Amino acid sequence: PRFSASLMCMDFLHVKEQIEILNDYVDYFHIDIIDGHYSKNLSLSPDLIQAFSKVVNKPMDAHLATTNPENWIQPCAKAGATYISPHAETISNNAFRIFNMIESAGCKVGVVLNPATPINFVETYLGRVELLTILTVDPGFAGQPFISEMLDKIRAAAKLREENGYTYKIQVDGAVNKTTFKRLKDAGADVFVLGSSGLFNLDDDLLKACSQAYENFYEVTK
Ligand code: S6P
Ligand code: MG
Repeated sequence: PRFSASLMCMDFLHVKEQIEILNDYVDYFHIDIIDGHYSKNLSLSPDLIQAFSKVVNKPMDAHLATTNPENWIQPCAKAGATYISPHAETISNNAFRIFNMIESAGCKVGVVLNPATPINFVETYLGRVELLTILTVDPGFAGQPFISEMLDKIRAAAKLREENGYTYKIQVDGAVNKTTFKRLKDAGADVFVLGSSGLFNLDDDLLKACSQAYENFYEVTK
């Protein structure tokens, strides 16, 4: 398995120290770009990606929970994102144009599915995708309950990959924690986005929270 840390859940009074700790524990950094319109919240930004880029030593994935993803591709790419992941629901009239934009900006193509969006909505272009994120909560907020109907979607994504020889990684985002690790892994998830419930809320001391998160994962999945 691979792990990603959802930085909107970190303690903003200690950004640099926390990233330095996370550098040794996670494989990716997950950056929620929420525009207050697509989802009724505000979170991180291209300027913050730029600041993080001075400290992070793992790829950053920009999760664009925004209505007009095309506005954020260049800024996120320039700031140092490796993956750019718009919502599938926001790109149905220009999906291939958006993928070309992401690649021309030097980044890798990701796509995110809301819980209510079925996997067949993205079937035509899965061959273009490197990181497929299945949201297991509605987008916008940390601390929401896990939506267990998503397990079938993860299984379907893994099956489609197998049948078609696709290469995308299946990432899960939302309430990824001790109570859900096993079901997510068994369903076929490859990348686990750790947010408040899976990491940052486990201990005030982030080093302890990281080892606790790993212990939890290996305890329930062994
Ligand atoms: C939700 C966002 C996620 C959250 C994550 C928080 O809009 O896309 O990346 O940061 O879900 O973790 P948790 O454990 O509180 O759900
Ligand atoms: Mg996210």
